Amino acid sequence: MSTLPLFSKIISRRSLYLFSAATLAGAATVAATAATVDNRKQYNYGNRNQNNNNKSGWSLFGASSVAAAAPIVHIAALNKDRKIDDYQRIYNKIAEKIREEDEYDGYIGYGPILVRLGWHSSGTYDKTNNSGGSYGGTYRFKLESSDPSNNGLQNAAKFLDPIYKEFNWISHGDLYTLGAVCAVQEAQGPKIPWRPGRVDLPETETPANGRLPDANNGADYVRNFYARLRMNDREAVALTGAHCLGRTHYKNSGFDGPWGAASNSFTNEFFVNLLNEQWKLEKNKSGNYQYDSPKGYMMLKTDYALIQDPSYLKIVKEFANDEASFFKEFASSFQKLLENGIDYPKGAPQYIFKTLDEQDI
Ligand code: FMI
Repeated sequence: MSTLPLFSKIISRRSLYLFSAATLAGAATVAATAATVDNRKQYNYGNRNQNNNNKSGWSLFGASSVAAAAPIVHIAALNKDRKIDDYQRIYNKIAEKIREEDEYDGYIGYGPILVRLGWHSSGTYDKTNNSGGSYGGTYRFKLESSDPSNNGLQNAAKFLDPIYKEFNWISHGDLYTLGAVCAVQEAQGPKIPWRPGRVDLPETETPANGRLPDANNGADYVRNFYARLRMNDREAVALTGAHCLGRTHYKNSGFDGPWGAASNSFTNEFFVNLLNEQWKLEKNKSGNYQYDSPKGYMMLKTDYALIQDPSYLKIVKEFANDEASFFKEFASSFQKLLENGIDYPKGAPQYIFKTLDEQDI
């Protein structure tokens, strides 16, 4: 008789996380039945930590051979006690703090780095086994935050810290993604529909370092990377357009300079500049290559690749000429990025938040 569990289920204060063994349960078949209680959760964590270091998912008995082959299922936890108003309150807190602390980074403010945090905490997703992504909020562990790709993001995490403490019922994954949605919208970007339900997973679920892309690459690499996130060319180009926000910093990435003039406004300027500036590939003071323009703007190699590849170029031209089209594609791609790998039960609520301006705050 097999001793392998079909699945283990944990419902905690914030969450439901469900792990299913593929060999037994089939592709991603999920059955939600009775929940275990919190002391069972402790048992599971302890057991896993002692016996099972694989990063594929939890196993009730720490059966690593099964866990390694299993797909990971991340089910959004619906908290019936929380409604849109609860999340709008958190949105407003973040938005007000962005306004108040506007001197950050030479008056760019915290908006861009919050968008980068939302993206980096989601960009670890791997479609091949459904691991990584925003669901587990694993950026909160040093194991993930110390990935060199995440240099500088501690400022965004520190910014959100008091908000996490005040609203201690929200999961880290929900907070990181809500922060990014808020930052895009408050920078006059498109409305990004957002759904709650991410669950804090233990440190053992932290994806390995090195899953985020490297900027020193061309179009084939970019296409290949975004395929791992289930993104097509149009989605990849739209997402890169977020480089209208913020800037690069030597101390974080070894690159220097902004992509354009309006670093805290969400616009299609990235695409306009990509097409219209006179770019020159130069070695910067950190020894890295970047494209520089006479106006003092910069492009990473991965940005510039979008005008070197004919398929990407067509989309860049479209977005440069039609901001509404960019906004539409960005909104759907960004939501998809932030939700990659999460199963939302039927009837799961989706929220569209009001900006502070719309609320006359
Ligand atoms: Fe970007 N980014 N980005 N970025 N990003 C930034 C800053 C930055 C890369 C590299 C890169 C996306 C994709 C990718 C976003 C948003 C998004 C920096 C400078 C680098 C080197 C960091 C620093 O502080 O020096 C790539 C090439 C590799 C990871 C890449 O694929 C995507 C998809 C998004 C969101 C949709 C933002 C807003 C910033 C500005 C951060 C700031 O602090 O100003």
